[in-house]
Formats: sequence, structure tokens, C-alpha cells
Amino acid sequence: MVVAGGFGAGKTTLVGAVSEITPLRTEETLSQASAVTDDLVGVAGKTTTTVTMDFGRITFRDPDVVVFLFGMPGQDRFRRTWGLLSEGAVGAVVLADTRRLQDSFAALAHFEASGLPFIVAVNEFDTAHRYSENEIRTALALPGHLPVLTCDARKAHSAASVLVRLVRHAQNLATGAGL
Ligand SMILES: Nc1nc2c(ncn2[C@@H]2O[C@H](COP(=O)(O)OP(=O)(O)OP(=O)(O)O)[C@@H](O)[C@H]2O)c(=O)[nH]1
Ligand SMILES: [Mg+2]
Repeated sequence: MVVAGGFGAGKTTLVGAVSEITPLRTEETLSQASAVTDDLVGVAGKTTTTVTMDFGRITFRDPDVVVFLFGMPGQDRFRRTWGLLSEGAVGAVVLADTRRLQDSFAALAHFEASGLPFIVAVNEFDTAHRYSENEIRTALALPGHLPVLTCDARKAHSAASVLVRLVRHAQNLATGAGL
């Protein structure tokens, strides 16, 4: 599975929260040079960014299914990496931060074009306004069948629920039940 979404939406946090192994991370310090492209409004405390990927693993029980998790870099200048990381994936979670909803557009467009099953999970940051599912669906122009849920990327249980929802959605699409 891949975890995608805009810069600072909480992808690295989510992979780290659910992974049963110490996640592989590729964080680099945000520098003065990136200030022009990596807008820190809403994520002022952020000091690093993912430059290649996060990698984690989770096992679902009964039946045992081992899932590899790939967290993507957020900025759309890494778009080439998104395609490479999502090749052969079961599906994608597009994490959204309602303080910077526009940052989700590039990932949404990517998965719409690629045809990979995806769901939207709103990572509810403490300082962010809470919007209804319908408001988010409208703002992101999402079709009715596409699951939209909320989560706290820091909490393993919440993050795992998102992944389970993605599996169900992918299964529904495969059997035609979700159309
Ligand atoms: N309050 C709160 N903080 C969060 C949550 N999720 C992530 N954070 C914090 O937000 C910051 C950004 O999280 P990351 O996980 O690095 O975000 P990312 O999407 O991987 O960022 P990029 O790789 O740079 O695109 C970190 O300081 C996290 O601790 C959350 O659900 N609530
Ligand atoms: Mg990251």
C-alpha cells in the first residue's frame, strides 16, 4: 500500500505509527533553499521532509497478510517517484490536511489517472478546523463511492483502520460491489 498526500500531511507519521518494524525513513532537513517551494503555513514546526520514501510493514491476522507500506514524498516535484512506488500496489491512501487541502490535489489527480484504488483520509491536526465529510468531498470533488474518513496519523489504531478501509475499498472495486 502507498501513503500519499501533500507536503506535511502526516505520511511519515502514519507509516511509523502502524509499522511493526522500525520504519525506514529518508528525511532531509528543510533548508532556506526550500523555503521558496515548500510552504510552511500551517506546519511551521516542521524541520524535515521525506525525499525518497518511508518503508514499513504491518501484518493483518486471520488470515495472515503481510502488507508493505510505502510513504511517498509529498511535493509534486517528486511525482516520478510516486509512479515508481505505487507500481503493483493494492491501493493508496491520500492523506489530507484541511489547513492545506490544495496540497492534496496533485496526489488525487495522480491516482485518478493511474487507476489505482485510493481512499482519502483526513489527518485531524489539533489546530485544524473540523469539516464534515460532505464539505471535504465537495472541496476535493470526490465521487460518492470514494471513501472519505478521518484519522489521527499518530495513533496506531486509527492509522490501521485507514488501511483496513483501503483494503475493503480495493476488494469492492475488484468485485464490482463498490461501483
Ligand atoms: N497534531 C498532530 N501532528 C501531527 C499529526 N500527524 C503528523 N503530525 C506532525 O506533523 C508534522 C509533519 O508530519 P510528517 O509525518 O513528517 O508529514 P509528511 O506528510 O511525511 O511530510 P513530507 O514527507 O514532508 O511531505 C510532524 O511534526 C508530525 O509530528 C497529527 O495527526 N496531529
Ligand atoms: Mg514524510
